[in-house]
Amino acid sequence: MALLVCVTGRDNSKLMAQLRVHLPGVDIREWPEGGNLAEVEFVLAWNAPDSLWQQLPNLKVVQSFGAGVDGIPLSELPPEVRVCRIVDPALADDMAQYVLGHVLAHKLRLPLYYQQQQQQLWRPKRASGGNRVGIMGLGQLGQVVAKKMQQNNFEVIGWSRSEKTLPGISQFWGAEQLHLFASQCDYLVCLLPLTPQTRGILDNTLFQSMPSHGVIINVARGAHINEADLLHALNTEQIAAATLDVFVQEPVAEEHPFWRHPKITMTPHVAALTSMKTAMAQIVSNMKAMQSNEPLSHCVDTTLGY
Ligand code: NDP
Ligand code: OXD
Repeated sequence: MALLVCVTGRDNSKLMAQLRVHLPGVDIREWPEGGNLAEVEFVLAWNAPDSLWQQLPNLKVVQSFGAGVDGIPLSELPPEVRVCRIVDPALADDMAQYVLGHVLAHKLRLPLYYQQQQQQLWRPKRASGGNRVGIMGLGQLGQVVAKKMQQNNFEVIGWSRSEKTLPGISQFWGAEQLHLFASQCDYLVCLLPLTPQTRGILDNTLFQSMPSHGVIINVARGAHINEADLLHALNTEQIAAATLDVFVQEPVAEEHPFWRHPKITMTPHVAALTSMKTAMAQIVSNMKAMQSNEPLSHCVDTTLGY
């Protein structure tokens, strides 16, 4: 039995060293030197190549190295393979702080004043009036963001897949209520998982439903946004501005029009960063649970995709 680490695009030396400390006696390998892949039962994955998954005939558990599992081809895995993710209250607090910060920045017109400072322009304006924040996705992160916004005197509305009741939040659910929800958002925050149902959901029809002073804050995945539709919506004043933390291609290519767009604020996928300490505890616990046939933590529903 072996544990394979397939976490690409970062230096894994600390991760590998800590896994070896916390899981003594376990055969831990790092992709692409996986050895005989038929021995691998547990994979720790982040941005793993598509070609990996068919090479693992005895796979039992896939542990995502983050909160999202969209980088794992859930529908292609055998149904008995369990897929788990990181769930961390501290990550949710970081996300709430990021969203609050960016909503306030737009409300106070900071992106505009930063640009005007470069041009030595003195054009005072009152802060914008809208106070309603709509959150798409009221899961582990969305609910904490909602609470933070309420604590800071914003009105919160939410949209999710299933009907739910949360204190003080007007709730919308399902595809039929999406546009009614969007029409009421001064700020629309995307905190959905990326699934076949949510891919490209921030598109022209959604932007058309929003008020023209509406601001998009996408902290979920780049592929939730139809990029051409977003540019069109900003350029034709269908919506006012966007803060984007996630992109279809990361890092964003040099020539991408988002970089220089005056109505787009970009950050490099930093809204809520996985903590090594929390992730390590959850990876180790799930590995041990698999070995002793005990229930795993934070498994996703592979049929729903999240
Ligand atoms: P959860 O799985 O806890 O919550 C997902 C929410 O989305 C649920 O409320 C769910 O509805 C809703 N949802 C799912 N599918 C649909 C649908 N088809 N229509 C409407 N609502 C839907 O996820 P988390 O809150 O933990 O994380 C959300 C995402 O945030 C992650 O998948 C990841 O992509 C992103 N993320 C980004 C980070 C960053 O740094 N930028 C860091 C961490 C995560 P219901 O409640 O009805 O099930
Ligand atoms: C995650 C992320 O899903 O960092 O954890 O985006």
